[in-house]
Amino acid sequence: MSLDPGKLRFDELTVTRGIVQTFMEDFLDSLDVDVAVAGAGPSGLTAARLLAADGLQVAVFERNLHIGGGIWGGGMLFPRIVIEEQAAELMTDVGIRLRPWQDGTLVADAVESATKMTAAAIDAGVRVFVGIEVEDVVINNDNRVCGVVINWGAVTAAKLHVDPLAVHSKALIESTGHPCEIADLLLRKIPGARLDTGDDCVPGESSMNAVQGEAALIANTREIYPGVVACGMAANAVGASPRMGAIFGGMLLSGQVAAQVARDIIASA
Ligand code: 48F
Repeated sequence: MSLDPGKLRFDELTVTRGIVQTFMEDFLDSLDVDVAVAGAGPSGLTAARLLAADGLQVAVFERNLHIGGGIWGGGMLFPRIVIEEQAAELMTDVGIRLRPWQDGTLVADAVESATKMTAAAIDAGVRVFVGIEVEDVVINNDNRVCGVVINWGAVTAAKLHVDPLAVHSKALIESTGHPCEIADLLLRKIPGARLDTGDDCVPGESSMNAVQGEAALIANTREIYPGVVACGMAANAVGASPRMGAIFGGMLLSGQVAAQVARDIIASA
């Protein structure tokens, strides 16, 4: 196989137009979506995939250039993740191979998990925008969240003063992980905002307890503020519940519950 320059019909502008025009088409098509997802870790990816599979329009905004959040690092950079058997189907559904392990758990390869979860979400119809972060929310006159305020992650990293753009959504999934950035900004920026935890501050996650942390995750996955569903580690951070380390089944199950809560929000809108 060789490339004969005389037969290549493109030039540099073909490349530029191909990138700019197709990105803009997808971006314009995602300005008013059913569900916006902030953060593409295992919980957000699972929720996004299940919602898109239902035919809903889902846009995921991920600050990093890669998606998968904490999956890649496994436990302490050992690229394996452990899941409980209750979450096995959410992994095998996307083709991830599981090795039986002890005490009702299974082990998966971190690279296989991140890539297959990502591919399955995209195949289900999720629009994934990488390098874009959610820096704020859009609120309506009743202070209900009705969208996200986005900017390039690189703009924030470079501390540039650049105004953001906005996207409308019927539901927002807060899946930013340990820092629960969306919950945090709701409390900081919306006067009198209270989250559905009974508290008026974001308490932050507590120290590690794998079993308690996994169990609490499901209960903490809920609409924490009108239009916002806490999902994954962000849900435990909002609920002041324990972290759990490199057991990931709860993240997928939380994504599944978050998808149902988002469906309910959309149905009642
Ligand atoms: O941290 P992350 O993987 O969240 P998760 O889905 O899963 C947690 C586990 O990875 C692990 C654990 C094991 O059980 O405890 O930590 O709850 O993924 C969060 C993603 O959100 C992105 C961040 O880069 C990461 O990929 N993110 C965080 N804040 C923002 C954001 C933001 N404001 N806008 C866009 N993306």
